[in-house]
Amino acid sequence: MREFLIALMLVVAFMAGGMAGGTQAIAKEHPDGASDLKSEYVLTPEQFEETRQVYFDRCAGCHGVLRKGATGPNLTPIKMGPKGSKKLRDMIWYGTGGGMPGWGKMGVMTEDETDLMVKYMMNEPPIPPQWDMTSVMASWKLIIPPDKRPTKPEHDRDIENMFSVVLRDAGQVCIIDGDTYEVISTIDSGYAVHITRMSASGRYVYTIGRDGKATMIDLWMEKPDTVAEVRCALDARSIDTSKFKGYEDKYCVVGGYWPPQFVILDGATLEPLKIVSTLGYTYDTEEFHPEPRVASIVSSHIAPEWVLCIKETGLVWLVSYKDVNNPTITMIEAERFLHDGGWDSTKRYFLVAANARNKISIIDTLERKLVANVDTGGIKPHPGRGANWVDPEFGPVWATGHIGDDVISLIGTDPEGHPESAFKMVRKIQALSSGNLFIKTHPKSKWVWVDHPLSKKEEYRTTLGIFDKANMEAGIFKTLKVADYGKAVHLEYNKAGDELWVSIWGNMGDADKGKAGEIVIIDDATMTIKHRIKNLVTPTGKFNVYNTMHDIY
Ligand code: DHE
Repeated sequence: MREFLIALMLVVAFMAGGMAGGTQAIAKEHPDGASDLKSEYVLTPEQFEETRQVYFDRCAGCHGVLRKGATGPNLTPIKMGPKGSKKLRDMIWYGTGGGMPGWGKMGVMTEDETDLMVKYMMNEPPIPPQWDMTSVMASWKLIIPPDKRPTKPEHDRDIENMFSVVLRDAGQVCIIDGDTYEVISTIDSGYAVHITRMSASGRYVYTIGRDGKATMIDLWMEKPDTVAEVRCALDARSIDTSKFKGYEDKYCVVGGYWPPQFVILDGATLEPLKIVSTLGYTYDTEEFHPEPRVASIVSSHIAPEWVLCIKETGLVWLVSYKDVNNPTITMIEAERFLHDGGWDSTKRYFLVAANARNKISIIDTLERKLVANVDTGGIKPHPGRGANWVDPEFGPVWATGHIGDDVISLIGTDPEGHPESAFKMVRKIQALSSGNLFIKTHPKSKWVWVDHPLSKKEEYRTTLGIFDKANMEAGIFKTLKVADYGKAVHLEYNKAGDELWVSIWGNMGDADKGKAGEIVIIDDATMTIKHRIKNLVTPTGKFNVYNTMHDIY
């Protein structure tokens, strides 16, 4: 009965507030009821709950809900105890050279929050509840059924040049007309919404919140709005759609962080169809991992399948959606801990960062095997989806920047034309700063653009580095300062490939000063700012419909 009540409390708490849940009593108790938590680390239930939420918001993404480590190291009490409070506090406050932000120094965590986090680290992590098909199904809302939706676009805007923009801290996305820069609609989505992807036809935008809530927006509506939503997990980061010929707009898949699972949904209604756990064994040591999270997902153009990166086990799963109730899964051993990645220019090879191991794993989705694990020569590669262009010497290349290093690494991707350099690192270029998250170019552009939102130098957080594709060896061609507040993060081209959009991620609390955020639009040819879409609340990722549908980056 006690277990049942605890489980019930946890589910209720999770449902109430994103990832809310867990109690300290559970955290520190041994099965026999004894506790070995030193009195200096005891937190009141309120402090425990507050700190658990801070941990979820700031730390869980890199270290895992169970704190077993992934992009960041293992933070369980057995590892943290020997460090002692002072060292731990300094790491949280000042950050580390390996890419951990200085939460205190950056003004994100207060002195009190930092002290509480030190104590929280000495407590056992609470185990969150599960979220099975009954819960997923109960959360499903079909707001506008397909037969009640428009039969043709209700406007004459160019849907393919619309942008779906994540308004992160508002838990919203907005749809912007890329031709007129008009914000057409602002729509509630999941908590700290993370990314959006498009249906193969481009009609629908799918969003995923950190609370696992997926929403579906119809761009044919005069004022695009949500037509369906469903909560697929309690913590999630990825979503994609079926893009293979004959399956366009048919299915959608959501990857869960917690519980570690993925859910296949009907593409037109978001009705949940299939749930699959990703629990399993690490690819190398074959140890059981209790939290193998689904990181990036891409949709194959050459087979009816998705490529799912299972972070902690280091496996890339090719999941067929030919028969969704009986999905076949090919598990490819790659590297730990898989994070973000994208296609090469032919969309045959998928390149994904195993960022804690400083590697890029390359998967051949035609031959269905690992081609190589390439050492990038930098700390914590973070490509977003990466950038593709043709290097004058090495032919087609794909590139990534790094969180923990000021270098850009270029990998050859043309085994036919340039076999000598294929799937090897061909250039390592000096960047402006570490703290890079995203890199972008467009087939029509001469330039490669790089952001540095996590730079240790405040100045660089709003400065973009621009490189000449034809002469990367020369290093930075130019820098462009795009704002005097916040962080310049995530780059995206318009459909024509002649404008680059960058978000200025400010503070929600600074909305009255006009500093909650904006989008800066840069003329790609002249590298000058041509427009600002102001007064957006904390914009981060933004996705042009055409470029996202066709995986152009
Ligand atoms: Fe992301 C992509 C996970 C923090 C903005 N982020 C991804 C992907 C994963 C991921 C697994 C790949 C999705 C895919 O392609 O299917 N992100 C995580 C985290 O675990 C992490 C490190 C910490 C967390 O708690 O979430 C994290 N991410 C952030 C941010 O702080 C960013 C900068 C701002 C925000 O909105 O939260 C951020 N992540 C993004 C963006 C993408 C992304 C914009 C998509 C890039 C693209 O061009 O496809």
